Amino acid sequence: MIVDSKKKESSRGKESQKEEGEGEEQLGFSGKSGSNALKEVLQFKVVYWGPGESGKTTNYFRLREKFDGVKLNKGYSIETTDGRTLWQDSVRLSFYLNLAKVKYNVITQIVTATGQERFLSTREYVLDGADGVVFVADSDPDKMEQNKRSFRELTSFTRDQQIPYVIQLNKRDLENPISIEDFKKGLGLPQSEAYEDGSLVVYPTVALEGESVRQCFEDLMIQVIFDFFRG
Ligand SMILES: Nc1nc2c(ncn2[C@@H]2O[C@H](COP(=O)(O)OP(=O)(O)OP(=O)(O)O)[C@@H](O)[C@H]2O)c(=O)[nH]1
Ligand SMILES: [Mg+2]
Repeated sequence: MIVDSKKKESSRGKESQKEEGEGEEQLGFSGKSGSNALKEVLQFKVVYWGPGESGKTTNYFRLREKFDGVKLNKGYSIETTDGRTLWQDSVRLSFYLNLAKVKYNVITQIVTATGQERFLSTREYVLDGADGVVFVADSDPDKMEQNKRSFRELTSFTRDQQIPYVIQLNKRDLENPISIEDFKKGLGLPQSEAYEDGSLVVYPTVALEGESVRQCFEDLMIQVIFDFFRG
């Protein structure tokens, strides 16, 4: 099922809003309610985590746009005057998930942590109650130390809780981005492209253009939802 969802994503290239809800009866994230009977409402919290200025807030804005019309609230974004996240960004998204002919209404709170080093204590608070994490790393080779530090911070906070996460390597449009191979080495990740369940070890993205932002989010949601049903 996970593989199907990836095929769908790659065949449509850059995600387009109008295809939402079409032909997604088996497994699909859709703004439309469709014809299956609604079974349950599920609620989750997803946190975007990563070093300062890696693109967490940009991911958040792109997701908010892509799920336009199914947002439950307008969401907010609290920034310092220079555009850095002061506290957090937060929005609640609602979409439908059809799994084996059963329809679920999934309500997900999306929160971004501030990457600023001086706000360590508020960052930890943002992770409270998280069901899934997207780690947003920076492709700038000079930011590798910050990527590592932030990843270590995340794993130390989440070690005991086994929260599902995906790793996003953002800003692939930079002129001299770090190679995916070097990035994986730096973070101690396997060199293979995907795990056995089909999810990618690293998701290359250009959040600025919305590229792969949604695929990354949906693949995490699949893990979060499977985790929930596994109990
Ligand atoms: N070239 C490029 N720039 C990007 C991309 N994504 C984000 N940026 C830029 O990187 C800068 C920081 O982006 P934010 O989304 O504010 O980063 P953040 O992770 O929320 O930062 P903090 O809240 O300060 O931790 C902004 O100038 C973005 O426009 C990308 O894919 N490519
Ligand atoms: Mg931010």
